[in-house]
Amino acid sequence: MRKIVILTGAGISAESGLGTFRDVGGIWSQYDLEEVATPEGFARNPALVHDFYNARRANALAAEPNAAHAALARLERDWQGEVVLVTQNIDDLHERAGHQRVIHMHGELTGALCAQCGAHWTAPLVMRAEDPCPECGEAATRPDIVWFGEMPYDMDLIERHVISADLFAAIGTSGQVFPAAGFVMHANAAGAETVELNLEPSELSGMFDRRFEGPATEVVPGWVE
Ligand code: BV8
Repeated sequence: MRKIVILTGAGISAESGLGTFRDVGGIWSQYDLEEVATPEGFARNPALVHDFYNARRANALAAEPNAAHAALARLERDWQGEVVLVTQNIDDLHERAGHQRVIHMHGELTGALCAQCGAHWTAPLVMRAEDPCPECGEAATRPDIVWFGEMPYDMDLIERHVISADLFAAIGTSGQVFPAAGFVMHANAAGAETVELNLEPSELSGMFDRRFEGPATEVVPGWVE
């Protein structure tokens, strides 16, 4: 039975009130990416980075999943074949909509990581660099988020899913960040049918067999049904 692999980006959480990155007024127009989303930025000013992610963690907690998240959770439940969801998002709205299997390739706001020993634990709502690591005791606490220049999580697993998909769908992503932006090319090369669901054309729109244009809360339920 057909295997569906889905990649989501910030656009699927936009109507839940969480900011996107590159739309007008987006996160990267308010913050300098180099300062808050790179290991170098964290080394320079860990407090600024924690402030940035503490604010996003609070926003994500206050947000509610929307009809697009719910539609994908229904698809995972009802589809006769396999559904694999890979998200670039660090919020937990897919999970809170009932999605069971979510691969967070860029990490999660609910995760904490020790920059010293690599231990992972559940993040407190407010995280500070001086918080001691529960494993090694070092004051080297960072968000469990993949920054620019860092290797995303689960890349081998994701690549295996992408090249074995019968259908690859990209939802709410501008297709500007690699390696995620390359998935559609691998899916095409492997013979999958590809579809893009997005508010407006993206960098990659020409790579897709089909496109559904509009807000995710309209086009995703329509596509799932
Ligand atoms: C890597 C976590 C190598 C942070 C993110 C120089 C140095 C180092 C690397 C590079 C470099 N130059 C280029 C690179 C590669 C770099 C990259 O791709 N840069 C880009 C900017 C050119 N990539 C990396 O660094 C990656 N790592 O390459 O490692 C390596 C190799 C070996 C060993 C070690 C390392 C890591 C990339 C991950 C960075 N972390 N996120 C955080 O979230 O704070 S990426 C960041 O962009 C976001 O988090 C998001 O995950 C990602 C993609 O953004 P989108 O989700 O697409 O959001 P965007 O706003 O762009 O678009 C929203 C879309 O939704 C729009 O199309 C809009 O139309 C649509 N939309 C809006 N509203 C709606 C909607 N659609 C539907 N409905 C709506 N209502």
